[in-house]
Amino acid sequence: MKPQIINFKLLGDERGSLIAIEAEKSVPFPVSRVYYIFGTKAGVERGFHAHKALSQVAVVVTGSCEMVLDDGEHQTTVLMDSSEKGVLIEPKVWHYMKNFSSDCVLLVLADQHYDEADYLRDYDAFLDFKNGGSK
Ligand code: T46
Repeated sequence: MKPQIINFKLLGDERGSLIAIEAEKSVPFPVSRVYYIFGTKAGVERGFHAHKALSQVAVVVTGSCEMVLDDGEHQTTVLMDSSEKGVLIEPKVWHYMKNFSSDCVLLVLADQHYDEADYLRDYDAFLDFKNGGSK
């Protein structure tokens, strides 16, 4: 599968850099929730789920990690090492993150509030849901 990358505009001057992310402009949805993952221990991989309906955009504010996206047929790995590059995580895409640098801050914008019922945390249940099942 081809990852959907969003390039954020870098606004900078002699003082340094600034990136603004605007709902429904720089990300293709209204933003209901923002969270960030940081202080990830060496060797930790996290995620390993898909969402039924949630859309998200992830961007590293600092540091780097890799995002693995899997649509049930093909996998792709995106190196996230730029705060100018967002990765769209669409519903029904299995994803996990690995190879976090110790300074990585992974910011995620989501179009819905947290709802554990939206998670598919079992890979077979993900495939079943994707193929029209109801598990
Ligand atoms: C995702 C990837 C990229 C909340 O209570 N509220 C929240 O908004 C979130 C995101 C999590 N939580 C709770 C649920 C768990 O008890 O925080 C705990 C850790 O969440 P989780 O194990 O789901 O973390 P990751 O890194 O596996 O996944 C997270 C997001 O949950 C998920 O939606 O797509 O980052």
